[in-house]
Amino acid sequence: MKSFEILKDKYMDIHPEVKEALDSGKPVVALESTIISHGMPYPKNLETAKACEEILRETGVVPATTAIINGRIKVGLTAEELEFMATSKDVIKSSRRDYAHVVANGLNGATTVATSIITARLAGIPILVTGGIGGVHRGAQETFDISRDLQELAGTDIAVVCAGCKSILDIGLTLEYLETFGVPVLGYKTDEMPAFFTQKSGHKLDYRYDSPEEMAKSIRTKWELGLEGGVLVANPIPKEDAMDEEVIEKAIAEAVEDAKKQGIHGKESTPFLLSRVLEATGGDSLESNIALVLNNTRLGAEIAKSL
Ligand code: PSU
Ligand code: MN
Repeated sequence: MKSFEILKDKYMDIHPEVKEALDSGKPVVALESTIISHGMPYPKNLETAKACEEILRETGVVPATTAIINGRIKVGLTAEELEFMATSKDVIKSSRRDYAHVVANGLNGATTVATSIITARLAGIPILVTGGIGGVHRGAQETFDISRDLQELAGTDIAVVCAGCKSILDIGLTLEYLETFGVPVLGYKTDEMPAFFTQKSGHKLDYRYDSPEEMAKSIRTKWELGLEGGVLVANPIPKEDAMDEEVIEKAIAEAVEDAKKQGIHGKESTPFLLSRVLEATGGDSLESNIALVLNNTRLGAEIAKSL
């Protein structure tokens, strides 16, 4: 990391508010931007991004939304930059393999969980909030489609707060993968891995925590023991915002089928499945999506304060 310290100014713009907080030890939470540029339609994407930042500020935490704009790595966005990420069609979904290309060529990139983790670590932020993390796709035995998010999480000292992963993925295989790479999955007030739109997936979690302080202690202990790598915090969607399990499962199964028929693969896969599910469920899934992101932000703020 030492070499990057020297090169930081060459590549990265840390928003003054974020820089001040990092320098003075105030809590900062990183937020991803693929959910803004590729995960939700305008204007709900912008409203949600703003609402997340607002929640953090109200609780005394500084928001640091990450992105790449004109080749500059951004940690903390201005209002104009946030609007740009929410409206521009000229933004590349950027995971690890895209990151240097986008920076080197002065392009615009939305950071996935994987590259938000990279960016947060480069800036020295130990916690990231997202909606749902990428994972092992259904049928990955054949397609090898496993999100880079998992490897990045496994290899970086960071806590990622999510509402589980959508069952566009294979949740069981995702948990197996995380186990192999030694990533603890901590359930917040739950004994089960949540399934994004719904509270339960049927997959048991080993560790349940009922307070953000205890979670922070567990995360800190891991790092103090020299057990490098991330921790996944699984925070179920509030009951009143959850979707009907049958409705959502049907929409997902159809989306997965469509993707197969149309030969959708690679980085297009997740955005395709997400937009198909959204179409099939009308606005309902979007409202659920927004609610769970805000809910994750509230929990992330509390953990950040204790970290
Ligand atoms: N899951 C969601 N909404 C999203 C994503 C995942 O419910 O917007 C985004 C996140 O940015 C995640 C990325 O990091 O998709 C994973 O993409 P892929 O499967 O191509 O790695
Ligand atoms: Mn993939």
